[in-house]
Amino acid sequence: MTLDQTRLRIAIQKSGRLSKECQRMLKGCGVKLNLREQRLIAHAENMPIDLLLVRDDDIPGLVMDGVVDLGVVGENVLEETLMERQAQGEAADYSVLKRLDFGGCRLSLAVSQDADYSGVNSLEGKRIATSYPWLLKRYMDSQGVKFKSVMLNGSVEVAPRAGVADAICDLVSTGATLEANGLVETDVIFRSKAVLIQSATPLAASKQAVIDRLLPRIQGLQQARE
Ligand code: PRT
Ligand code: ZN
Repeated sequence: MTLDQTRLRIAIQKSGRLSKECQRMLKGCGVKLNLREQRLIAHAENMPIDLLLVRDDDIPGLVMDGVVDLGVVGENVLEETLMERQAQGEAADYSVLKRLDFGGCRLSLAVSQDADYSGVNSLEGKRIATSYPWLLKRYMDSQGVKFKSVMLNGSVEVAPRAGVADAICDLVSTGATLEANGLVETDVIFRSKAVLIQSATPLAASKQAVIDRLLPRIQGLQQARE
């Protein structure tokens, strides 16, 4: 199955915290989807739209490389990818079409409940486990605090207990995960929501017309939920 160049290509998370909300949003916009398990591409039945169902981490790159026209992704992943790509001299252009009303979370520093913490300076020279090394470094640089990054793509919250790190920098929504792991949130370093982003590659008028139909509908859905 190949991608039809005349159809608007939108990358969304295949499964995870953003996927249900994305599908609900598209359905609310009147896009009829035929989503089957294990498929990379889903074609809308009633509009010239193809969906690419991928890992959320791949979405910013697909948009920045112009492989897809639009993507829905958390600002945390977007900003982290942006900094990483800029550092590597890779294409990093995109525009934000809309900040969405789901996927809200914060990237925070947290330490063990019995740690001696009196502000971010307490982390000087310490090891901090995270999946967001660039966002963490930007914050710590802004605070003038030197630290050692411990890169973990999962189970970040167990790192202090495992003796792998002194603190963590991870996403938080309710705080239940931190509490269950004997950690306390100390500093919020980034606030995030899902965003709809567009590739910087110029679009054919027919694709632009589809976007012009979708955007007011998304706006309407958000207003109805307010
Ligand atoms: O497989 P794939 O790579 O696509 O998914 P993923 O596992 O990397 O991402 P996923 O589905 O967990 O999250 C997708 C996006 O949802 C994130 O990038 C954020 O933008 C957003 N989001 C919103 C969250 C959370 N809330 C959230 N709470 N992402 C992760 N969490 C995790 C957090 O890492 C921690 O483990 O949930 C736990 C904390 O939750 P609380 O409620 O206990 O505080
Ligand atoms: Zn991911």
